[in-house]
Amino acid sequence: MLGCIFPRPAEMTKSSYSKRDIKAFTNSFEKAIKILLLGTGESGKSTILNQMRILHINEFTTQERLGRIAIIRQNLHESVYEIVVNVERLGLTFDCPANAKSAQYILNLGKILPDSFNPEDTYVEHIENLWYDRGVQECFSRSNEYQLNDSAKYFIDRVQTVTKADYIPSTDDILHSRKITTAIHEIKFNVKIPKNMGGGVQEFRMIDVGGQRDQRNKWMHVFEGIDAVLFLISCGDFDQTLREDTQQNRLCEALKLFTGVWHNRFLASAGIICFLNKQDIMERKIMEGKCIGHYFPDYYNYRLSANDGIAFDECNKTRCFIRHKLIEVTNETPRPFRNNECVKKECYFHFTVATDTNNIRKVFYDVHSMILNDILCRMGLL
Ligand SMILES: Nc1nc2c(ncn2[C@@H]2O[C@H](COP(=O)(O)OP(=O)(O)OP(=O)(O)O)[C@@H](O)[C@H]2O)c(=O)[nH]1
Ligand SMILES: [Mg+2]
Repeated sequence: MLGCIFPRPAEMTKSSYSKRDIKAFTNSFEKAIKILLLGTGESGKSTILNQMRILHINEFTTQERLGRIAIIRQNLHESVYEIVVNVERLGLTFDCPANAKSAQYILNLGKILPDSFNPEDTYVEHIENLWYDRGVQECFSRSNEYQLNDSAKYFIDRVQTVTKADYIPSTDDILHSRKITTAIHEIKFNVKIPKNMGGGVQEFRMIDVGGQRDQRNKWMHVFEGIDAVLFLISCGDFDQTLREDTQQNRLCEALKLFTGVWHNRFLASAGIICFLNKQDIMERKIMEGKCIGHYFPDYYNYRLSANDGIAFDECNKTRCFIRHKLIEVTNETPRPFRNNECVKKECYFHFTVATDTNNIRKVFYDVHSMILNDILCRMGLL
């Protein structure tokens, strides 16, 4: 459906049709627009779904917040546990015997907290002791050498709050929490149609699926009737390996997956929007001195072009390089299907931080406008 053109919102005003024409069309377009979230595990799909829920439906209820406590505490504990386990594995040491004891305390609790676990003051003290330990900090900065949740620092920094008896998770806490998706989730919401497009509302449906390898066999079941694919790539992944295959670089996997989605004949008529997500994590890693060229040597020969913005710094170069790799895929000759027919389509890119509600609000304003604009365009109304 959206496989043809996605004119930029600025072009909307070029309409030679009257507002009444457009309104008549948008009022009659009753079908919900279906957006499918795709991407590798932990790329941020469910976080985007949560943002849509916050922006277009309602805030989390107290009941929902309370229901998230166990997941958040488990996220916190698992992060501390993983770091502590890897201190020794990476040949690092704790600053003092007291910190080694704190580490042992965490290890004795096991990786999964028992349901009955009640965080006491000693638990918090042990975690705080460990967090200030230089061996632990070094281990944390080398977390690309093992599997650690991206929100590890976020929750360890908030250990006091998260473990309080009367803790109620904030919206940010929920957005940073991690629960692997193993089922298909769908939400419906209405988006206001801008006045220059006739006003009114348009119903959207957004579908979230699991991105880890063993979840992808379920994707096919939801390809039917999809108007747009929202593909998420985690730009912070360039130095990490997959949880499900520690020999495979995460960004390589994401690029391969994108190639498969781009050429997938069941998605041929769906528009593709790509979010280059986790810009904050990518930037943090670059500030720490990490370089994508270490994992993708063609980066060293990559030069920013005039279209890549004015910031000629390492962060901008890295994000543009990843986008360039995706554009290369979209420039590949389309694979013929359906009686050798080839569909030429375009892909639209956005740099995002899925945990940042303001960022996602702005990006989605553009995304929704593009989608609505595309519909009007194809109906000959723009
Ligand atoms: N710092 C940061 N964290 C993010 C961002 N996007 C997502 N996260 C975090 O990354 C983790 C994984 O995000 P999810 O939304 O669960 O990833 P997913 O793509 O749904 O993963 P699967 O369900 O396994 O396919 C969560 O802890 C999120 O809070 C981002 O842009 N920046
Ligand atoms: Mg998910």
